Amino acid sequence: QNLAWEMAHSLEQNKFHLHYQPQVDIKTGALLGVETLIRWHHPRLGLISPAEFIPIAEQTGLIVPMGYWVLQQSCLQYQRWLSQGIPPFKLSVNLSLRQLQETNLVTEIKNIVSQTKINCQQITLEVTESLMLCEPGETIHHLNQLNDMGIQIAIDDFGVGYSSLSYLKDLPLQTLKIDKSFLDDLLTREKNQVILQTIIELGHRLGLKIIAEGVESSEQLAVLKSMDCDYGQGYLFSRPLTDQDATALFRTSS
Ligand code: G
Ligand code: G
Ligand code: MN
Ligand code: NA
Repeated sequence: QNLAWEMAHSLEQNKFHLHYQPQVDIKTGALLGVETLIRWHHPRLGLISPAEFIPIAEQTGLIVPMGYWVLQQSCLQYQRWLSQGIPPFKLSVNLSLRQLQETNLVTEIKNIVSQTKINCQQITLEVTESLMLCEPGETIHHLNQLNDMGIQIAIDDFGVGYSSLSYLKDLPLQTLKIDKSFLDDLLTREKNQVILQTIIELGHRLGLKIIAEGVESSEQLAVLKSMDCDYGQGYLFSRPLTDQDATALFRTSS
């Protein structure tokens, strides 16, 4: 495929960009941290959504080097922010299932950590719940090793996967990230409220933090607050920002 080849080429030439979307403490409004989101400005086709190119990168395996690049660049940027006097915050980075299945995943991540000297306690890796569809033994082992380093694990897009809830007791997790589809009809469909409330209670009873993604309105925020949801991410707070815009935001909110 042409796009796959161009992607590999762009990666070699450092032509991908990273945006950072704020995550906010719902009770206090304080900034919790940011999620790194990759962007690709294609020379001819313009901006291509990761929803389009990530699946291709997963098929070809390019997601593996791409994922390391995203983590490494995020950690470097994070350290730049700290060196500019910005107080520490949480850095969330997406980890594809393909990466989680790599034998040397933990070694690679340890290399990035020691190279960038980032504090592991500040890193969260987001993995989708479909991870339980693949070989559980090795992925759990990887997640345990990452946890042992101090890295936190979040389940991304929670609630839309096909896996059973039983994996919640088997995996080393700290955070559930509720899929934005649960917020879409929150104000009009009572069933969505019941499901959302139940997920939040389930998570809390398992000792997990809950973050809602796709928060777009103050009405949604009010519902989340009443349900005791911990954190939120979405256009209501901020769109994904360039590193310069994120820097400006950090300066005003610290
Ligand atoms: O960034 P949105 O802005 O469009 O991202 C669309 C999808 O692409 C989301 O499901 C998001 O998780 C995924 N995505 C964005 N950046 C990355 C990345 O660096 N790695 C992986 N694996 N997925 C990413
Ligand atoms: O990795 P994850 O699936 O969490 O990626 C977040 C995705 O959701 C990205 O594509 C990001 O651009 C998108 N997003 C973030 N906030 C909002 C929002 O408030 N509304 C919608 N529709 N999408 C959002
Ligand atoms: Mn994510
Ligand atoms: Na998501």
